[in-house]
Amino acid sequence: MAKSELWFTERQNDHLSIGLRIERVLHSEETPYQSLDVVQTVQYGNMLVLDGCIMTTERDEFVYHEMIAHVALHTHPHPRKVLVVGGGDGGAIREVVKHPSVEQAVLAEIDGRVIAASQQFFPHIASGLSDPRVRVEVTDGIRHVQEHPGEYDIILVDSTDPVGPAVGLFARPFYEAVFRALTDDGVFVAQTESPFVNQDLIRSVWADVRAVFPVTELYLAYVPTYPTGMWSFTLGSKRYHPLRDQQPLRIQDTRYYTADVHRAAFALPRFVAELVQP
Ligand code: SPD
Repeated sequence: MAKSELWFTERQNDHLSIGLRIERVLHSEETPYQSLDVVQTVQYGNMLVLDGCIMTTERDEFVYHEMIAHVALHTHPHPRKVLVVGGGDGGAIREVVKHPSVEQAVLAEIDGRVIAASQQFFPHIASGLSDPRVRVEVTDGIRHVQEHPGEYDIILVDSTDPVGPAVGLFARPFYEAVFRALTDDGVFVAQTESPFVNQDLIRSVWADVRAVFPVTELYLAYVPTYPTGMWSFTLGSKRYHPLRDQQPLRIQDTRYYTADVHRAAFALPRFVAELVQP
């Protein structure tokens, strides 16, 4: 008899889905905020799924986590205090604490179960959470940002997709609060989804961030398990420009991010550039 196959399918919209063959389901629960599943895939190792959407996998997580962190951290000349909103798996924090200038990194994650599941099933991704410079707060990231004016050199918004608990992280009042929570020369980056399937979102985030920050730029990275693979990040900065003020490479232990990749990430295909033209 043929061996049966188990597949995970993420339905990305009414016309598109991605399928990964899985060995087994390692964990499933309903947290107070979302459904949380961990599955072991054949191609990408363990995979974290929230509300049916792939958040991270062991084998391609480095792309996203390096690119959400190191572009901002190599735009600011001396980042000391960093906030990650969301990002409960710890991958962005792991990259942040690679920077010797960072004195404190705060993780504001609303769902403590995401942190616990990551520590159990993704110890490599969560490894940075035990760095002595890291403070983990299980709290609403929006409220944390509102309550800490002028405090952070860098704010990274490592959110889930713009549904459920993350909706407020894609809105202008949040970007205004982020602006206030930054120091006078602070830099902010948010993950802003796929230029192939989330064009309206990218346009509206761009318009909102541009209305708040004097410097606004979009950049790209390639994450195979995210819808279409092409992924965008929106950077807002009070003073420094990610290309004109790019800092010399400060860290060596990356697999995707390099000084050349930093620059190349801002070279936008024409159809993407057109999304963010004034
Ligand atoms: N559709 C995938 C969007 C996921 C963005 N955040 C991922 C969290 C990984 N730290």
